[in-house]
Amino acid sequence: MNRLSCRFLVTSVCLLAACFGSAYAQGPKTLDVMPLPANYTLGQGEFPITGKFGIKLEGYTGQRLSSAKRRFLAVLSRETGIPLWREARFRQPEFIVRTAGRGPAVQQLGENESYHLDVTPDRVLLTAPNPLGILHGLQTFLQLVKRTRDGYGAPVVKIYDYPRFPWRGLMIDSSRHFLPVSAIERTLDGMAAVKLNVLHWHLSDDQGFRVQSRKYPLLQEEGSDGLYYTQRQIRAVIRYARDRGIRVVPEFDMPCHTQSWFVGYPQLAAGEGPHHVAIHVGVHDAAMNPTQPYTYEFINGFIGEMAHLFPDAYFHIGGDECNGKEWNGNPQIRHFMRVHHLANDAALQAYFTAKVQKIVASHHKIMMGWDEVLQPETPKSVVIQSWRGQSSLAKAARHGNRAVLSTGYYLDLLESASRMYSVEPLGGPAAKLTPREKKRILGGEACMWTEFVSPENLDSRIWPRTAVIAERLWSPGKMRNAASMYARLAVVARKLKYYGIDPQAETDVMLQRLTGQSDPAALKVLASVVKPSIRGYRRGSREYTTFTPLNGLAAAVPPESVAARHFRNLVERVVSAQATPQERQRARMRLVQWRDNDAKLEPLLRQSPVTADLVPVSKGLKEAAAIGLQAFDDLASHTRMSVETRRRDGKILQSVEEPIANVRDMVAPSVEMLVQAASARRN
Ligand code: TNX
Repeated sequence: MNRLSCRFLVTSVCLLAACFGSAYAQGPKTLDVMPLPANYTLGQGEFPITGKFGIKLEGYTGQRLSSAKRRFLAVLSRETGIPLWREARFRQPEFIVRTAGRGPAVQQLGENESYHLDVTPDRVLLTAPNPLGILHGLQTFLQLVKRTRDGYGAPVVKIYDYPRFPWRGLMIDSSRHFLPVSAIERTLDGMAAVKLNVLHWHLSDDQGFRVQSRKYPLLQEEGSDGLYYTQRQIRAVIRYARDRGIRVVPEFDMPCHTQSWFVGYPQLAAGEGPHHVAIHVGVHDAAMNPTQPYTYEFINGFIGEMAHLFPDAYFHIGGDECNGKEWNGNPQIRHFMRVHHLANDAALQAYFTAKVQKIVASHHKIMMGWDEVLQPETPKSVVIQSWRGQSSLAKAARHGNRAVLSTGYYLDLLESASRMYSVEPLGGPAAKLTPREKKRILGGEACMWTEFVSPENLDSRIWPRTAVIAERLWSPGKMRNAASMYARLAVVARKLKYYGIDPQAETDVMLQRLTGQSDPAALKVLASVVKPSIRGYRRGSREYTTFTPLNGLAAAVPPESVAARHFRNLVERVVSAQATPQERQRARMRLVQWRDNDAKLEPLLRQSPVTADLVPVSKGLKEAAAIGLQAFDDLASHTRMSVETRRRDGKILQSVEEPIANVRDMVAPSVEMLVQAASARRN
């Protein structure tokens, strides 16, 4: 082929692609699905969902699939408002689910989770080697459903999907604040919606022992405020999770974080009593006595009982944050360390962990622990959960252990979705691992520590951000576009309502309570631009106990302000002179609204001590918005801001950015960008 015809070919391919592109322009360009599937090809048209919708199970059918079908129809009914819970009886079903075989009785790590989903204008075919893939495929379909010109439907698409990592978890701390079974089950529904497959359940800590033990009943009776899960409830949750393709890995943190154990069983403790269930947050001194046979006899009896209750192959023994104070303060323990050549606390803990690992293995479980349990002698079977930095993940993998990443996925640190999205299990120090070592990285877990989380705001702390971590762990690693992530996250947030997860509704109820008004409009405006401040919620703070009410604005607002993020995007376009007139108008209107809000809100805030601390927050927003408006108008009129004004505004903005009443103004940094642009502009 000569050069000319070659160029012709390239051009016609481009032309063809352009035609195709415009034909597709009416339909969605990408799927509004999270996690995004590994492979998909969008076609043209839609599969309509009408009252005649029917779904049929073929091949292997079992209880898990029939209840999945029931739930699927219930969610689809909520998405469309069409009652679909009975199958269409008068027509051939158009949605075929074909499962090749059954899965193992207890869900395994690394089971095949893949599925094919083929949506055409007149039928849908979902196939998978086993029920897990079907569960995932059904969730994908539910996310595809949208309002169409004809009512409701799903776009024509072919999907072949499978996860990048086999361990995609959410850790929930039921100790610091007890979470009722209904909250756990709702969370499991959300996890299933975004294809997470491990609930790591942190069931004991200094602030409460939350599981019924029949063998050692004083654990829950003395070690909690009466709030714990009965074994029956635990079994029900495990069944609920299994139905949704989720494993349940229990964690009983030891030898530290164990203060609640000692109230009923003081003989376990390294320190002297009297022992109480902790009420403060932070690292406590309480530690088990690792030098006496009694401790191991007890642990053996306890793990034996729990190994039965929790069928999963993995068993988490915690192992984090031992400060060694009680070990060093106990002469008998010091003597033991000398005799056994245990040079320091870490060595004593390693001695303990090695014994516990044998106990766990004797009950046919694989031990898992936080990164402190990784020591030179740690058996290769132990799974390490990295939380103090990504380097421990790589270190574990190099050592020959499998590992799960949690650094960067701490929901309680209230970081933005984009920040969490950027955390990559195979990035950082792990990027330098050999392919064989990389295989040992099983995935990751979002962590929901509940020192400052109650059942009331649990959903707003977990959702929708956890969907982003779910995508990081499921979808191909090359998907890193934050704008696309945020666009899809908004859709997922909406979809989660059909599963009973509605963080906005939680916030609204709390704002109503703060104001005593049924429509606290002015407080909503303020609430929409602040985020809770992690500096206010200090773990070591003596100010907080498990009885401190979490009823202020900080507890009510979501971790990330959507309004502030949108405003920031607008400001970025304004200062780079890319904004359209409409966008400029929108940005300006926002500033006017924020500037004028205080006049309405301030008198209301002053009415009660529950809101009085917000007076300066509201005033800060007013000041920041006023500065923003001035800068905005200066920019528009090409007036250069004076050096003095720049300095004064800078100072005000700085003070507005400081957290007050445990919240941070998220608009001020964008106003700062406007001010910078206005003062830099040359005339
Ligand atoms: C550290 S992560 C802890 C938890 C706290 C958490 C708060 C880990 C293994 N230990 O006990 O709840 O920080 O962010």
